[in-house]
Amino acid sequence: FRRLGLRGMKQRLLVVANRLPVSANRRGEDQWSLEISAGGLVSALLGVKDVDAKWIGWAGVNVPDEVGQRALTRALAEKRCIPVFLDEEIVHQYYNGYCNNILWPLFHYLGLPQEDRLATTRNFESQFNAYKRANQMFADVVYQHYQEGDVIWCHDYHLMFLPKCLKDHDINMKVGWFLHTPFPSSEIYRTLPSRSELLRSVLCADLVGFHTYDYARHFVSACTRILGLEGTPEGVEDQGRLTRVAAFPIGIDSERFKRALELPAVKRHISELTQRFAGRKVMLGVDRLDMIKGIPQKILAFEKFLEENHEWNDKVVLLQIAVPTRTDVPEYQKLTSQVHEIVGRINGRFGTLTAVPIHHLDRSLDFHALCALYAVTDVALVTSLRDGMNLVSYEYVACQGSKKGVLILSEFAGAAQSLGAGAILVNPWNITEVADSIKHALTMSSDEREKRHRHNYAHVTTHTAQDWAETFVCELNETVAEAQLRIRQ
Ligand code: ADQ
Repeated sequence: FRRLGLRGMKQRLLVVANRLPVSANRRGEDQWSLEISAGGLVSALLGVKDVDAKWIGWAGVNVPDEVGQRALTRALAEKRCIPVFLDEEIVHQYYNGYCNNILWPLFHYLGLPQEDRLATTRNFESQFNAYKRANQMFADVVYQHYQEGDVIWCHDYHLMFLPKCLKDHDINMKVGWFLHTPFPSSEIYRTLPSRSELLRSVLCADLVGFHTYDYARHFVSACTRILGLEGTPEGVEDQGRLTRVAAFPIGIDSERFKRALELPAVKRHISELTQRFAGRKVMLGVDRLDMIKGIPQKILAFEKFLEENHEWNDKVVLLQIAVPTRTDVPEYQKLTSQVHEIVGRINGRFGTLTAVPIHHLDRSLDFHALCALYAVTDVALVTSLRDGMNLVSYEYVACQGSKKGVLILSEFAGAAQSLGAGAILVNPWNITEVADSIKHALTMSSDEREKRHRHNYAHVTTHTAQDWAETFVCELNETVAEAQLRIRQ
């Protein structure tokens, strides 16, 4: 902002994301209780100086009546949030259907389950139409709150059609779009029936951002191969208009984690955990229970490690914390049962009367418990099959200031690009390689651990979420200013 001479002025920012960072519970006809969910994006934006940010998104609840909608709008306004009301049918078609059944697996290189393939093909058009309708509903709310000069930052694969809706309304809006997932190779992306329409819409944005250079490159290739446009080092050009495309790797609010470790409650937690697992090495997995996180593969690799290293039986424990998501979807229910089945088998096989090798929890942990776990464990296992970035790996490193634990990290997570030099990188599909890496991590010399940790810690504490948000917003302002200058010349 200093570069832009915006110091002292507040840049108004409208952050548009599918979900608002709150969970809303109805307590009466016109009563709502709200809880802010302190995710990465929220703390990223809270930390950005000189920005006056408001959120626009769906509150995650169906509110069919006007009284309820008015009351929720009022309650959310106090949290600087503005709701988009989506009815059940549109949520079903847009969110469950197009976003989560089509874009999510495609962007993570996962095929659809065989039995769903034809049904998805058949429903494709109606789901895509619902997707566009839903994006238009987000746009309508943006128009109501937009003031000239505002920066509009659209987030993620749910809102790929939004840049077009916004620019159709007012070509002068400053629009940025950022993707939190990978953007797949153009050979994968080109199978999407609505491929061109979505690319053209994203290109309406002034700035398009990804976590890594690879994703940005895949996006530019998709535009050149599918749309026949010209890719330049700056981005994509279409009839003289440039859409800037670049990598903006996200980070975390590392200070928040460091501060938490100083709290008495967290210290108490740490000492309880240390006593509980005394004499054993502790490995940690923290994931949303999603196909992309590679949880079954991780557990099978741990089994292989135990099989091949009997001397470690009873001396190592894996704590796998998995937050259930999309529990109403059969595919996710199947994943949960599969994980339970594997964990049960391994515990039956390697457990003793006093200890089991895997503790698996199907739940979310509160922030303090999570920090304590990050701090006490010797090894973190992040074995996503694909992951846009993966913030768990960053959070683990931030909490390991004193212990200097080892991070085993999938080469298919965006974080491999930034933490690769300090982590042990693995192909999560190769369970022999992961099992060998577990042994390497558990037996690593303290010198090597220290060296690896130092590299990652320096990265995590200097590439923060605040920097990420500030860089994106600055770059968007600059891109628009340069484009205006070009037009005037
Ligand atoms: P996610 O797929 O949700 O995010 P990730 O980046 O790891 O993945 O973030 C998960 C967040 O949830 C972390 O902050 C973590 O602490 C928290 N979390 C996970 N399991 C938890 C548990 N059991 N209890 C409590 N908290 C838990 C998407 C993309 C990622 C990308 C982010 C940000 O899929 O690739 O890094 O957005 O862009």
